[in-house]
Amino acid sequence: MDSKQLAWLIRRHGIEMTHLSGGSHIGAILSVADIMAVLYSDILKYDTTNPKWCDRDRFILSKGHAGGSVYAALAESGFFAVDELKTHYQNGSRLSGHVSHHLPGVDFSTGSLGHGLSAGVGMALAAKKDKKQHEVFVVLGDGECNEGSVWEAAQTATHFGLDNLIAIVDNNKMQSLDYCVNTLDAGSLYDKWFAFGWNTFVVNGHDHDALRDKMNTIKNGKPTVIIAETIKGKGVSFMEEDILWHYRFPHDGWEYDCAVNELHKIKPDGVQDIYTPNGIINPKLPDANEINKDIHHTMSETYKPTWNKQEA
Ligand SMILES: Cc1ncc(C[n+]2csc(CCOP(=O)(O)OP(=O)(O)O)c2C)c(N)n1
Ligand SMILES: [Mg+2]
Repeated sequence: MDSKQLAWLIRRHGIEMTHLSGGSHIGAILSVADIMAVLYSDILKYDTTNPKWCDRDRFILSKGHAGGSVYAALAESGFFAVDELKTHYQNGSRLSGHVSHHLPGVDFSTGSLGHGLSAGVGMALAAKKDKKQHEVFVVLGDGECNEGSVWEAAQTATHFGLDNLIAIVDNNKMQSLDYCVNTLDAGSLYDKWFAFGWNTFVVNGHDHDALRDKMNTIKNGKPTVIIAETIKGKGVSFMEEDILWHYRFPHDGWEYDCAVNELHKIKPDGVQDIYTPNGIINPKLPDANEINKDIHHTMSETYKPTWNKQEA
């Protein structure tokens, strides 16, 4: 399966999982889908028959609330049955809302933001000491970068010259209730990571070639960070850049039907939609003013910030 196909499947499973469970974070799942797809299709070394293989690359989804994205990637890569995705967020399920290491293929439990990079630094340092060749990949949210522990980990990685550590920041400019700039303005993430001594790149986080290229970059004794410019909710027009979809799930009716049909229109060849093979034939549609009445941006457009697009 190629990365485009996997990205689509992550999005489709994400819609189904959150719809069935009434679980949150579909916006975060859609945002990171392309990053996850490139990692699992083309970058990470793993063995699905031996998830604890000692030479595997380590992967930590530090923005663990987007667990649905890693569950879909793991299932489609063969770590467990795709059918299990339907248990997401349910009592007793291994697919908890936030990522648990009890699941095959998961190296570290996350959900409390700000801890994944520290764990990744430890794994990368251990690999160096053991003279191992595997690499450690950590995906963080941009809001997560407000956590002080991220920067403690960042300077530690530089101190130890951890060029086997690659961080990817899902830079969608939003966090749970607002734009990052309104919540706690971190300024330029590029300048910050660069100042902490990392190889620092900015790429379009939905461009698979660009992501792949930077993930394969030759290291020079320093850790690498890829600041991936993304759109929260990417792939479903009414979810894109609407903070409502951080917590809201696609409800029965037009929300689910329209999300499914939008994805159906962009389904790559060679991929099967196991839930709605032909899309939804008679979809419910929102009333003319429904999107603006009930389903409205949580924050006023007045506060929508402008950020420096040049930086991307
Ligand atoms: C330590 C901690 N504080 C608060 C939360 C609640 N929380 C869950 S998701 C989220 C926003 C995260 O934003 P970001 O890292 O930008 O991720 P995105 O959803 O935008 O990809 C917050 C604050 C948490 N999970 N952990
Ligand atoms: Mg964010």
